[in-house]
Amino acid sequence: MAPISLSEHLAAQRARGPHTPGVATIVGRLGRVAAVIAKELAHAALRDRLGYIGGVNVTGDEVKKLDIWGHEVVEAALRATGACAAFVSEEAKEPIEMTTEGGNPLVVCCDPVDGSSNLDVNGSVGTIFSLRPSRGQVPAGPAALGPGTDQVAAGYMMYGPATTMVYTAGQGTHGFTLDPETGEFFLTHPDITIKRRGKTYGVNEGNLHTWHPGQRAYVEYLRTPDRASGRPYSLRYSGAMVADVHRTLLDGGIFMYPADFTDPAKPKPKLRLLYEVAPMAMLVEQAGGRASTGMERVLDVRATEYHQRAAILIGSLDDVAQAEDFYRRPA
Ligand code: AFP
Repeated sequence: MAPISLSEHLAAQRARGPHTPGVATIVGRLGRVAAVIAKELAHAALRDRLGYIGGVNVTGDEVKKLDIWGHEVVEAALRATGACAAFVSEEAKEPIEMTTEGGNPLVVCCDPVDGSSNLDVNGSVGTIFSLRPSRGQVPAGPAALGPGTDQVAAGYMMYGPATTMVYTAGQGTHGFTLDPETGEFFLTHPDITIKRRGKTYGVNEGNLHTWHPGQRAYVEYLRTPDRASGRPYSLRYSGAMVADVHRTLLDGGIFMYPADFTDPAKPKPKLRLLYEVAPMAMLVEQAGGRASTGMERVLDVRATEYHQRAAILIGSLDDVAQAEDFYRRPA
């Protein structure tokens, strides 16, 4: 059977049921951008494109040359679709408003190059995106604010040994692999279903002393040997959320970036809600998994700021439910 391309898959999904206009156009265009980003990453060291530009972005991260370049190519691609009313980017303080060609345009939230600290060591990085309806709002940027349940599509690209794209438009989660010769993505992982329970966990354990007591107790539990419940779990952590969530989707288990609870009155999460946490939550829920902040379902968290941060515990249903249970126990 001939392999199914991303554009064929998007068209088939559109024909299958109610759909939001513009989703296929934007997701298809982001697929083309991913092929360009993959090529650039492969040549970055040869073209002196690695390293920092000097300075920090709106969320205080040091900015790499490829962060800015990635932002610019995604912005140009979205503008060309005529279906994007506003672009919320990790690299821009305010949403970038765009001219559309009418008819229910969308707001796109995106981290063009996530995990960019991996770039200088040739580690995996990714692009994460989320689409929300603009509801005709002008300016459209504020339509990005609200709960994660507003998302109509979400996805990521992972630039590793192969370039992978995983997306959902609310009808399951599907994975594609880039054919570098043709620049086209083909369906390699249809209807991804995450295992109910896994054997691995991913978390930056260097932060252990800043965690909520429930988080500490849960990780201690995962490390404690018990043959009957499959413990200890193995630890896997790459420093790029896309790679860690991708492994969790395919193999099961749990990935966590808990908040810093040093001051329990003011917990400080790190990852960004609109273009990291919420899209991954939609993808994993569509694959039958679960995503929580430890206290509540991620998709119910209302964004009130574009660069808002949120904690995330994401992956297999039973693993995440058990982690939430540890958060509920008295310290
Ligand atoms: P960078 O894009 O600044 O490298 O951050 C990546 C990230 O937002 C996410 O992809 C990782 O899971 C997480 O940060 C890693 O953070 P730590 O370095 O604190 O473990």
